[in-house]
Amino acid sequence: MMNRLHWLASCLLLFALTASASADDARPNLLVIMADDLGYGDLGFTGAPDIETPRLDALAANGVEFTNGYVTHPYCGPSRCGFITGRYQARFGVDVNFPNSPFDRHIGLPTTETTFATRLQKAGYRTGLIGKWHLGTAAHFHPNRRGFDYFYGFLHGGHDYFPKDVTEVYELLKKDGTTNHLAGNDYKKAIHRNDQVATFDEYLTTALSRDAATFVKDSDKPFCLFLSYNAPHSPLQAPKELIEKYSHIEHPKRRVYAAMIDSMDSGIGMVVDALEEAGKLDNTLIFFLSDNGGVTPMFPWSPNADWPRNDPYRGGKVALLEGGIHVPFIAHWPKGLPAGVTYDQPVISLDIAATFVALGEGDTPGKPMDGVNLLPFVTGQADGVPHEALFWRKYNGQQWAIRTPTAKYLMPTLGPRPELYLLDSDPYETTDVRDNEPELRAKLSEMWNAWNAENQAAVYPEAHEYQKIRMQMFEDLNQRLREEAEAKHPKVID
Ligand SMILES: [Ca+2]
Repeated sequence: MMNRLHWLASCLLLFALTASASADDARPNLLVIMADDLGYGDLGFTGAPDIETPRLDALAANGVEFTNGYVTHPYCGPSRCGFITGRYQARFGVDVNFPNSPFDRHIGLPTTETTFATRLQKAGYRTGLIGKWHLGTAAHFHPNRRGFDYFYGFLHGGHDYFPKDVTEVYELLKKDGTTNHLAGNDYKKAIHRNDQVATFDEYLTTALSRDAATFVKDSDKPFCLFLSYNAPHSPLQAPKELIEKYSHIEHPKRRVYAAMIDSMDSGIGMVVDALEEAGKLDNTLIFFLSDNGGVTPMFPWSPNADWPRNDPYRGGKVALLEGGIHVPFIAHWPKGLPAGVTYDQPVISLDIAATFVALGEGDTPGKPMDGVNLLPFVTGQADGVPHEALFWRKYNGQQWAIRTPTAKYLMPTLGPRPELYLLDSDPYETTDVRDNEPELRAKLSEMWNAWNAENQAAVYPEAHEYQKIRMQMFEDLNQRLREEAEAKHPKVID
């Protein structure tokens, strides 16, 4: 009995200490919300004439809009590698998407890199990832082992949105007992809560939002949550009533896409309401951005991908033109940021990691981040600009870009030669002035080369190339095993 009383007293003491530590902890909650493949011009505050996003518009109106916000890559995996470490992903040789390959311990965000979640977890934050991961599917790449106390979502690059599509796979499994027909269909796999199979019983965007609302409400100490929507990434699926809301949109695919964004906006509203109800909104720093631009029909491999609008920018997902990497980018924090202002100097997703780590006092040992704390710049405490230049690298430098506060020099996806734009007078990249500015070109080339000299060569194959190599490996292995078995084939000697 004494032992039990002693235990109870210890628990009460621990509870009192924890509660008082939380009450005294003035560090802000940190929430970053990322959309997937969102077109720049497809939100209310970025100029969408036909899609309603009142909750995001309110965050922008009551916070800071970064009018020149960038991501580190024009598609998912590499962009997320940079974002989550605060380091250009070329630093550790990632220029491509990782395939879903759970038995390959080499294909994922290198474990020599530190996520902002790990840094904040060590500083006492409760950390969570809800939604898409896409940074490796082998066990040691799991979010729970990369700094996240809590995970609800999926490990690969996307997911179907309705539970029935996942359930139907289970029904098929029960029927024929094989997983063969699932090959390549990662989007229909079960979602997970931590390392267990979990369920969702409503439209996925809403389910993720509901889980996030619970997470922020339940956290009894400062939290850091990465709410990683797969919306509005394909497959284009949305609740019927929301699609009907957009019946005025003629393009049938854009109608569904609009409904997907609408649902995400409402979901963000659920999370903001939960923060408000819990009295936490005032001291929660919320960032919102997309991981890259919306898909575009400009490429020969996607001639029909015309449902998003990356307006007013050219290009879209995969392109190093502004439409691929220049994304909606806002911050909202009543206690710590001005409201209703814009910040026009170039910033990048890497800065979110650095800002979080600075505010959360999570500056634990790790490799140096390329991002910077944006707070002093936004509040006017710091002089100068956050970045003298921003850099991009694709396919080991086959395509590249550099952007200074005034100019951008890039090798576009389809070539054939580099293009130079004076973004201070030509923000929409309409006029290539390459031939008029040899000195500027030389200077920008030199800057890019100096940056890339510190990077690692790109060591990973692109996901589809990887799958081809893997299939060939199995073919070769089976051929060899057959030959070995046949060579040893026993014969009865009479
Ligand atoms: Ca994406």
